[in-house]
This record gives sequence, structure tokens and C-alpha cells, in this order.
Amino acid sequence: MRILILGGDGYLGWPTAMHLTAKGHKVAVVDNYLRRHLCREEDVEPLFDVPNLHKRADLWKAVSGYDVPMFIGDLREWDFVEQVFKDFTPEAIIHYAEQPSAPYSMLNRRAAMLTLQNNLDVTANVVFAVKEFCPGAHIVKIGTMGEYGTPDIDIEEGWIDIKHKGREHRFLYPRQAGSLYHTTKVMDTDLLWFYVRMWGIRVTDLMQGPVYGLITEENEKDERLFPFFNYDEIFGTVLNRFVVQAVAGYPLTVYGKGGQTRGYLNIKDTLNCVRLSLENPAKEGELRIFNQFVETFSVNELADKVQQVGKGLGLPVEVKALENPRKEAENHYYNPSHTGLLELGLEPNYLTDDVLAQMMETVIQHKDAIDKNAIFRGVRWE
Ligand code: UPG
Repeated sequence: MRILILGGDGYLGWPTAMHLTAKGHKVAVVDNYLRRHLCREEDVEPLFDVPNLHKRADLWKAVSGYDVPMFIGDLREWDFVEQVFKDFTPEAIIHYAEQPSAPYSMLNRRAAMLTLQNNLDVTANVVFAVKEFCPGAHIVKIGTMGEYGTPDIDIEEGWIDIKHKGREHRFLYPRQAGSLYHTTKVMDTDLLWFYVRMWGIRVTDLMQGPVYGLITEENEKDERLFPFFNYDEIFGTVLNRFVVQAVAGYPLTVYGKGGQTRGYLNIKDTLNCVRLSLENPAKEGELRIFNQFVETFSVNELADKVQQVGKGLGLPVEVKALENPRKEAENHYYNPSHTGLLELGLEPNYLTDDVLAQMMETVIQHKDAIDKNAIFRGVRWE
């Protein structure tokens, strides 16, 4: 399949490019280095130096023999979008090209506007490009479990049947996101659903939970192919942060009561979920939604696991509850369903002690590169 990866330089984008080429697909990547640029601006660099996309593609070619052609540019600009889609004519598009951080979106007005404009403009341009240059192509969009928030009832997989005054109708499951970033994902879903109804495009929206990890089948023998590994407050996801904190001797930053529960997955599972969605596409005129995670944990449970495994490696890990800089429920009901991807054949990689220990051992080798000042600055939601 000819697959175009938008946001192909990112934490998930580059590992996806390697994975799909290794599985026999023809892949091209697009990126404008927004993530790198924002990390530099906020002085929160990832743990490992990451070569630019040209160098990553050369490295991957030398290791695997596969080509990954690339387009460097901004998908908010229609001329660039036109050039990319005309040149590559994809059969499927993976859309990761968004500002991905909730704390970044809450920093200030400028960051909020960048998040809104970037995320919505790119999503709209993708829809217009598919209609004009490759009708029938399948859009696989990364959404977030954060679109649903934490309602006091079970979370369904995208849709809910509502009975009202004796009649029944199927609607998108109610969404109530907890940051502006997560809200842009809700808006993306609405935009896609609108054009599914109007133009019959085919879309899979993957409601993903926080991802952890850095090792995949494709990069395990060569660290130069590792993804961005952010551990800072803005771009790092919670478990990646806790692992780095454990190694740095920095008390684990549990926000508030720590009962915040989310659905988590290993980066290896992200790659498999995306590939399974591509290889079993949505139908024309369908918005298919999967909840993309494999197990749920509270923040306290994650901190306990990191503490236990850290102790086993001789790390004296402390946990410190901080006043929560976010506005979110700290004790809540959480029971989201997640059967769709399992039915497509996903074989989950669970968070075992061995998996955590392997992450910690990798980070220990780069302990000197950890910048403790980036770990917590207190970006408040207010
Ligand atoms: N949390 C802490 N301490 C920390 C960091 C986070 O307690 O040091 C809590 C946080 O308050 C939240 C939970 O951990 O309740 C998860 O936070 P985080 O891992 O930062 O996830 P999100 O803010 O939900 O965002 C990540 C990705 C985003 C993706 C989303 C999927 O950044 O791109 O859409 O996970 O849920």
C-alpha cells in the first residue's frame, strides 16, 4: 500500500515509517519540524539527539534497504499540500501532524492559537486533498482518549445509542475534553464526521491513550533510530517522565491525589494498531472509531510500579505528590471499552516489570543527558 505519513518526524511518526516499510508498504513522510522547533523554543530537548529526517532516512536505508522519501514543509499551506499529494498519490494517509501536547496548548494565548490553527487547518487540508487528489484513500487519524474526558458512565468505542422519548438514534459518544489540545481533537473528529456524511470519505479515528516506551522491533539494534524521548513537563507523557525521574533521582511527580486513570499502551502497540487499521480499512462513508490502549492505570499505580522496578535496579525512587497544575478529576470512575483493535488481531504488549526495567536500563545509559530543570516548571491550566 502507498502510505503517506503526516508528522513523520514525530515520536510516533518516524517509528511508524520504519515499521510500515519493514512490513512491505511504500511510505513517504511529511513534516515541518514543528515539534523540534517548539522543544527548542521552550528549552525542553528530548533525551537523545535525534538526527534530521534526511539523516534518519539514510540511516534506515543503510540498515534495512528501504527508502523513505520525504517532503519538508507546512501542511497548512495549500500549495505544499497539493505538491505532496500530486507527487505521492497515497492510498492511505496517517495523520499525526498536530501540536500534540496538552500543557503546551495551555501555556499562553499564542500557544493556544498555534494549537487550534495548526491542528484544525491541517485536518481540513487533509480532507480537501483526499477529495481532490486521491478520492477513496483511507484517512487514519490519531485522536485521543482525552476526547471523552472522564464521565461517570462506561465509555463506548466512539458511538452510543441514545433512547429519547420512545425513539432511538446512534450518536458520537459525548466528548468533554480537559485541555485545549484535547479539544482540538474533538473538533477534528467533528470535521471528519461532517465530511464523511457530506462526501463519503473513509476515516478511522484512533482514540489513543498516553503512549510509553522507545524501543521497537525496527530500532532495537540501533539507538540512532530511536524516536524523540521527551521527559519534560510539556512534551513528555507521564510514564516516560517517571522512568527518567527515577533514573535522575528526582521524586516522581504525581499530580494531586494521583487517582487520575487513563488507558496506556506501549509504542510497539501504537505501530501495530495503526498498521492493522490500514490493512483493514474503513468503508467509504464510514467514520470508524477504535479506542487505542491496552490497559488502564492510575497515576499512583504507575508510580508504584516505577518505584518497585527502580528498587530492583538499585535506584532509591521517591514519590512526591504535587499540587495538580491541571484541572482534572483526581478520583473518578473509568471503564472504557476497547475491543475493536483486539478483534482486528492486536496482540498487546503489556507493562510488565521486564518492560519497565528495559526502559530504565536504556535511560540509565543516558543519565548524564537528563536536564533536571526541564522536569517540572508548573504549567497551570488557569
Ligand atoms: N500526570 C502526573 N504527573 C506528571 C505528568 C502527568 O500525575 O508528571 C498525570 C496527568 O495529570 C494526567 C495523566 O498523568 O492525569 C496523563 O498525563 P499525560 O501522560 O501527560 O497525558 P495527556 O496529557 O493525556 O497527553 C498524552 C499525549 C497526547 C495524547 C494523550 C492521550 O501527550 O498527545 O493525546 O496522552 O491520552
